[in-house]
Amino acid sequence: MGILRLGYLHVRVTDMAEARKHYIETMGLKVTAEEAGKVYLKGWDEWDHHSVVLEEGGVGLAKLGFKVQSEDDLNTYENNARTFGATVERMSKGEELEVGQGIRVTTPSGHVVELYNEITYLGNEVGYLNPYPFPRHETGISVPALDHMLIMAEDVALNEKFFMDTFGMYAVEQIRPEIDSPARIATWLSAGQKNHDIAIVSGKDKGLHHFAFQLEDWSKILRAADIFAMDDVSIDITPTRHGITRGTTIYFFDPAGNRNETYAGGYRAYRDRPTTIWTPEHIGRGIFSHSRELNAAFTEVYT
Ligand code: M3P
Ligand code: FE
Repeated sequence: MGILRLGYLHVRVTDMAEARKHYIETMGLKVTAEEAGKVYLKGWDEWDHHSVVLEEGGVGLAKLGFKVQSEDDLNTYENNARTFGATVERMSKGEELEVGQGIRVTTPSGHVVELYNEITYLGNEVGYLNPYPFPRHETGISVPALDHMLIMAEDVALNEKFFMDTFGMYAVEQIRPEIDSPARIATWLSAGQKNHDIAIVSGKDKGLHHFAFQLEDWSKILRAADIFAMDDVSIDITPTRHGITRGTTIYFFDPAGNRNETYAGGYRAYRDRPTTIWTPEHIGRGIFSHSRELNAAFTEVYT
């Protein structure tokens, strides 16, 4: 039945001690495993073994993984990727820690995407039996889960087509140079009812603009910004709302310079909805609903 969600991503960090401080103490992620130069993390409301993996050395995205429902899905996506003309290989069990066999596909933009249907189940922190709404003892902003990510591509239209044709995603919102243009400045793609699992914006191939963590609501966004001030986190964009997806947001940087986002709200999406289209004269309001201004640092700085 297809892609379940963005399961994990590996991000490079220059200094592991500083990165641990940020992702564990400020973000509140939990360590689930450690290897030489790697730390595996998950949010309190995630059931699977890990969602974010820190890799010591450099900066930027190493790879990402989508969890699919069945082994049949792996075969389907492998065939689709070959039909598209993408590089695809089989991934054996254990190549990704605690993950079963899968496939590894390189997108036209050069991003490495792994698909898998088995990963060690750890359970979330409140359990499934008569649970409380959140864990009693929280650390930092206590993010429940990874939400979505945004990658850069030189040819957004081609990569949008790749994610749609190969992985069966649909476009929820797009920025087009003109209403009827087949070209894309940016696209927000969903595999299910999230308003986006992955977005693609025009920029350098292999680039990572940000990855976002879920927060429950706007009050948690405000509290997160307060905690970032206490922990001296470099805030890029203070709490505001996106016109695109209507989500509330903060952008900030980890100590290595990778951009993170906290994201709350936004609407639920459906496969049978029309794609929302934004045209260039309204991009400012599309990205930042209140300031209605896009600053160059936001679009031009990424890892
Ligand atoms: C989001 C979002 C850019 C837009 C970003 C939008 C980089 O992060 O979650 O909708 O132009
Ligand atoms: Fe985002």
